[in-house]
Amino acid sequence: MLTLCGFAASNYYNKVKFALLEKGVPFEEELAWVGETDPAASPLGKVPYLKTGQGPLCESAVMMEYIEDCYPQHPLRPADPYAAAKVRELVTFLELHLELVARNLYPAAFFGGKVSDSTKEKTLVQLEKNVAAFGRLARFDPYVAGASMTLADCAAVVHLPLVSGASKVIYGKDVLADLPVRDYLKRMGERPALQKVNADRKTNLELMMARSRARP
Ligand SMILES: N[C@@H](CCC(=O)N[C@@H](CS)C(=O)NCC(=O)O)C(=O)O
Repeated sequence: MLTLCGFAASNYYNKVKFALLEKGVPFEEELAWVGETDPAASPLGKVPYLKTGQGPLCESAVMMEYIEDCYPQHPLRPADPYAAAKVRELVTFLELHLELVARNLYPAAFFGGKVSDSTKEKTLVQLEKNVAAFGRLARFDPYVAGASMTLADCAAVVHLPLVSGASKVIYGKDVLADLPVRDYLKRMGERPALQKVNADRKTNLELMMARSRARP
């Protein structure tokens, strides 16, 4: 039995959880807040991490690949090596060139912190360049990689809303507005697995806020 460790407000945690639910792989969840993780499983103290029968794994994209290799049912990665590489390309792009760039804005966008004007300016230039490049790779036809749902969708449904949300708060505009992201997310949001992920995220977010209110 696999155990997914972390907390359901985390988008990286939800990327793996969505893949597990879509595939129908049985798993347990273990709550681990940042600061309460197992260093043997997650040496950087990040979530999620996955406990497997052979030992722990960190890094969400690696976990998704491991799950795909162990559980062939409801495949989320094409059998053809090139098509599979195109899916990995999208997953990498979403994390490295969209999420991690937009992350510069999160302290001010979501956590009541501050971000300098120069960081905001540099981030906008980078985001506009990277979003245009992502638009050349992504198909949204109807899934991110094309006709079938893949691991790229598990990444897209967690990363794209944050990129949109952060840019709207900081710049007053959605850097993803020229791509068919809204309709795509609406369609994906109809999937029972994503509805479960989002309901659990909401509950966990409330718990997280209650915890931070309880701590001076
Ligand atoms: N590349 C990692 C990123 C995971 C990550 O950054 N998780 C956040 C929570 S959403 C975290 O643990 N942040 C705490 C930290 O970086 O110390 C993955 O894909 O799993």
